[in-house]
Amino acid sequence: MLDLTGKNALVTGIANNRSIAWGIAQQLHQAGANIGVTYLPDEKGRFEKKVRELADELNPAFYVPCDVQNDQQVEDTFATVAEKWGKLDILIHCLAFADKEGLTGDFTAIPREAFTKSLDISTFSLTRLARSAKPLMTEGGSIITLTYLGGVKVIPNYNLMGVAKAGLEMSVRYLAAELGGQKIRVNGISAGPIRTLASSAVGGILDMIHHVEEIAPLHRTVTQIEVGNTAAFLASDLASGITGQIIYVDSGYEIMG
Ligand code: 0WD
Repeated sequence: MLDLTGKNALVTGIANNRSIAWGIAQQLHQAGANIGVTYLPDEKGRFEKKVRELADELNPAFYVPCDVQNDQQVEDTFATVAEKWGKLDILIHCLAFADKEGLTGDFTAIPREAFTKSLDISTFSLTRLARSAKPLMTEGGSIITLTYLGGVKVIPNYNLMGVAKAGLEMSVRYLAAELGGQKIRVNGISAGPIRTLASSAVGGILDMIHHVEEIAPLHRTVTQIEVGNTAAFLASDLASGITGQIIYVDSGYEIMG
């Protein structure tokens, strides 16, 4: 039985009702987990408002602003986790960023600033969050991140994000190796293309979705809820033997030649 009752889950990356993190938060909640939510702060507080309107139905224990490029905000986030819960069981890393110039055009043209910013937000942030989560995962834990096939193979226009995801997937393995001794498991979910705010920045995403519908064994794209179900499984004791893995939730697209 998939049961997350009594488990505390910190969920990053909810931007709106299309966010994969929203699908994950719903399924963790349905399985009984307590939810804490981070949001990307902006000057007018619009993101916070949107995230609160959406997530209130899950009765989150707290909402905290957390721009992963801001060390103070990361520390404050985990201070809140420590204060409210005392321990953390599940960390959902579900965020990424690349400037438009990193997601279209020639790969050789990507500016240094765009490159470093994207890898800081999309790749290093997993390690940064894991560093702060580690002392709070006193009874073991499950860290889950989101990746895409474009980190393994060349997918048109995925360009800079492909490099970021390759680094992210390798980070999963190194983190799993380090944290296994503390019974902390670290895994990635490689999701098929889903229409979201972030994916709309990738040139030709609709073509990619249509391609998946044609080629993938299941002849459809996946939903945020399907990704959420896999995250709930990976977060649960049912997955107690799984760490350092990338699990494809992509209608089987990855196996096709
Ligand atoms: O097809 C897709 N949508 C796929 C997405 C296929 C496979 C993987 N993924 C991955 C993405 O690369 C990402 O890692 O899933 C993760 C979630 O992406 P999403 O659900 O597609 O996108 P979205 O709903 O836009 O959420 C990403 C959020 C940001 O939203 P916006 O659109 O406002 O950038 O990441 C957050 C932000 O809320 N984010 C940050 N959070 C903290 N600090 C930061 C930051 N600096 N930058 C972006």
